Amino acid sequence: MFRKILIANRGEIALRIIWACRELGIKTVAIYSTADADSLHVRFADEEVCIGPPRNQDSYLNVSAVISAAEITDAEAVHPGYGFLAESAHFAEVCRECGLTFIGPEPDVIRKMGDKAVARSTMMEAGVPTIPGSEGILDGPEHAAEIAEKIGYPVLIKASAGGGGRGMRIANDADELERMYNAATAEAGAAFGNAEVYLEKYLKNPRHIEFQVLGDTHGNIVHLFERECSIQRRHQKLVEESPSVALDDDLRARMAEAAIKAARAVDYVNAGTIEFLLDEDKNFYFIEMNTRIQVEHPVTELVTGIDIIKEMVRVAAGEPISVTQDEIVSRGHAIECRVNAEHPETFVPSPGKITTFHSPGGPGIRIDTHCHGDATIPPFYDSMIAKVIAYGGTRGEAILRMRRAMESFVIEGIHTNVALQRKIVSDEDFVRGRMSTAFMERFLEKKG
Ligand code: MV4
Repeated sequence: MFRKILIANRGEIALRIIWACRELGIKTVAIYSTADADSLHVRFADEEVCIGPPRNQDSYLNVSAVISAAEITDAEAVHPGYGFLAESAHFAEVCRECGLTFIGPEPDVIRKMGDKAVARSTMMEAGVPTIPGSEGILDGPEHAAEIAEKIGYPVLIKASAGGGGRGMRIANDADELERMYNAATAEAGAAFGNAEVYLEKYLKNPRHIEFQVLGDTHGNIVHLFERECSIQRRHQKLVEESPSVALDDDLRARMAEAAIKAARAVDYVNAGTIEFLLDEDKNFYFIEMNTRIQVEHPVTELVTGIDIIKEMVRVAAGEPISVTQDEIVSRGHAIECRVNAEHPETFVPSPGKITTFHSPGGPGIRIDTHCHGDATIPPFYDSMIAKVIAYGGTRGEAILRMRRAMESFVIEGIHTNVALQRKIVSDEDFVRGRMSTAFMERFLEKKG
């Protein structure tokens, strides 16, 4: 096992990784920008290294600064968390060249799954269901038109380097196609420096359901069931839960089998997520694979009892996954609400000094946060400041616990979305489990 791990991240996930390392008896090194000097991840790590000024490019994304911090502290491994360098194949390669273990999958796998067109064709070849559309990238608008005629409109043109919704355009008919093709390639070229696009049939109001997977270096691959992540606004998830009310045992088993097949197709090692869309007729399709730990991993931890961060560290050290598939069971229900420092009406980020921070607790409530009553939220980073995860024996109990947690969460000094989250988990459609990726638009319209 590792003696010392550097955590190449900040905020709640850096703290979450510190807790896992402590329980494993591993020393931790925090890195921080000057904006985070007083942050809790710096306080609770065994060692800390300032790696630069606030801007991401100058600190948390600065590969040579991160690697230098690992070298001077004699760390053996790097946990990247999510965001920042977590899905940088280049960073994973540099780690390896410097004799550091990157706690994540192989660089080649990160690169392959980072290209969404390659991911799609890899899964088609492996026999994982994908949405009807192009086999690979499109040659031009005529190529797009030819496929669209075959599969029928509407179609969605997606950037190969995209994910998270950027460089995506819907074409409702042949008249719109060329314009949408050009818009998607232009946006992709400008945003990613890669104008390649592919095409899929556009699914109306799908659910977003993902499966957590874990692989080790001994050839074991397991799944940890699903998360329903349909409640999002502008591709930012707001509420996640497990299990999904949309799956019955048969559909769950078929999706789990496809998730394992997808992970096997790339000999996946470490923690990953297979993303599916589920259409209104309950057909499911692979869309993307995330090669990192995800923000919403705690809902899976609560229903399975498995500490995913610890498993990531163990697997990276060459140990087998600590459980077999037969031993992994989902019990009860977990829901996560993301608490963001943002204006409740405009959704504009609201950094600043927190003057009061009273976080809920009690039965079935887990809070993952780096915030406290005297913390300052810098303006340079993501606006997510806490995750509230409610567990219950049933979905109903988890909802009641979440509602009471959101009613007793007191954050003053900055704006937050706590009140909005309380309304979401009290919404009739939410309570009935009637949700799709269109949920938030409808919800915000209803509210007026
Ligand atoms: C789709 C889709 C409908 N049809 N693909 C959005 C981001 C990217 N990760 C995939 N996305 C979508 N792909 C087809 N063929 C609808 C979405 C989508 C979406 C997906 C997951 C979660 C939220 C979403 C919100 C809007 C659109």
